[in-house]
Amino acid sequence: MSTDVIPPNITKYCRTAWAPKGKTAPVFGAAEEKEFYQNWEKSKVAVVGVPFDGTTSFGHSTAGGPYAIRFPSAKRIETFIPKYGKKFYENCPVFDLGDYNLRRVNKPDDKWMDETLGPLRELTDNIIKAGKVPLVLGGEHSITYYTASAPELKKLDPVWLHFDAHLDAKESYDGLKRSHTCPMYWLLEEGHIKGENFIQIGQRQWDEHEIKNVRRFGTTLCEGWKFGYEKNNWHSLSVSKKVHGRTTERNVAITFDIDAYDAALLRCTGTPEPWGLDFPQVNRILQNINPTAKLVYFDMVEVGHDPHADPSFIEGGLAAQTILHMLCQPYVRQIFK
Ligand SMILES: [Mn+2]
Repeated sequence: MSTDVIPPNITKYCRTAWAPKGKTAPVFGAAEEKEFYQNWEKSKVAVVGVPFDGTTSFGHSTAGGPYAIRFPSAKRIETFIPKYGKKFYENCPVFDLGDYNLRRVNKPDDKWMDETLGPLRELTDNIIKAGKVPLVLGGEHSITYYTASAPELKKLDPVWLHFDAHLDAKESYDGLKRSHTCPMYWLLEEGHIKGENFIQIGQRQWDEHEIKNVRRFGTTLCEGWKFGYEKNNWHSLSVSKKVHGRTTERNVAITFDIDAYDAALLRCTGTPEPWGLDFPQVNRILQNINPTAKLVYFDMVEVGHDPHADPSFIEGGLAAQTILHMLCQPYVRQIFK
């Protein structure tokens, strides 16, 4: 791997990706062909892991999330995607930068979060300035507060798709404003994202304040339980149609909490919920983002790694497949234009 061409204002925030003791960290979406393997100049998407787990309420395995996604993507899943009849990297080569350089902490407070995760803004900015799309592997959802408030990303004024079982719109939780249950509240309240540009998909649990908050911000909410009840794809088709129209000739940013998926499909994530989406429903929506749109940001968060609960990487594999199928879409090709 030649690292000389990667701008130092990117590499200074990164380090070798975490792997369990005695194992080497796999490279996300490792391509067979040299030309497409860790080739910075050719790549259009820059992958960075943020193995952060500090405020999650239940379960503590998201620090291993980036590893849980990388491992099956590199070792088990084909780069050839049968549904589209091509290797994902023929549509869009990726470069795995490793993990964000994170300090370890037992019990973080807001100040620690801002100091330690704040530089994710500069990293996001610098990846965009280098002409690449940031693809962030979490780590808990609190990291999105930092990446999504990056000035370069704001300038692109994207339509946001927020896949999640939760609204993540509490003002604070456990005394923390930077909790993983709060990022959307602060992104909308501080004006980093406009409510009219924020489409929430899959939510099915919230408190009375959160729903008032998102109504006040004017987000579009596509509730989760309707996917659980859908017959003949009626709800996912109607959401897809809405997404298709709203993303016409727009930049698109996606923040994907793995718990948007139904609890039955998950093994490690901290707050799984029933009545969630399945893979065809998610893929239908991602496939229906307008071909004239352009991807500018993607994160996959709250994925967990637990070798006892999930020795076969079922959860990480689901996350990896979601990303690889997304990378085959026409709005990802738009990055090249
Ligand atoms: Mn979330």
